[in-house]
Amino acid sequence: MVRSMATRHREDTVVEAKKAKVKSPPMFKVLLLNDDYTPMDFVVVVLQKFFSIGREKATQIMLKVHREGAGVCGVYPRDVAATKVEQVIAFARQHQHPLRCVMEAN
Ligand code: TYC
Repeated sequence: MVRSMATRHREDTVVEAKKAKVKSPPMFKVLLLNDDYTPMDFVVVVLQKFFSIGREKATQIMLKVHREGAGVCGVYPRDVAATKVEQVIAFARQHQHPLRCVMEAN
């Protein structure tokens, strides 16, 4: 995205400043990985609780992970994605589940 900038100097002279290039931040996918032990219902709860996904959509994503091995939960700036990964892993370990959650550049 490019936004024009103009700066007013002495009297009414308008100096055109260098164009401000407003880059969106690099984005990262957060993915859940399949395993043989984490209960399906628990994965649906994780998707609802940490990714604000409704029950039906959460169930679809969980089944995709179960069948295909991995699935995207959401796409976020780096620090948000890293926090989601840590929160999901901490929550899963509290409940003694081996659920894996990773981030990757989008
Ligand atoms: N494969 C698990 C089971 O059969 C369910 C599962 C789905 C586990 C998604 C992890 O990220 C996952 N209970």
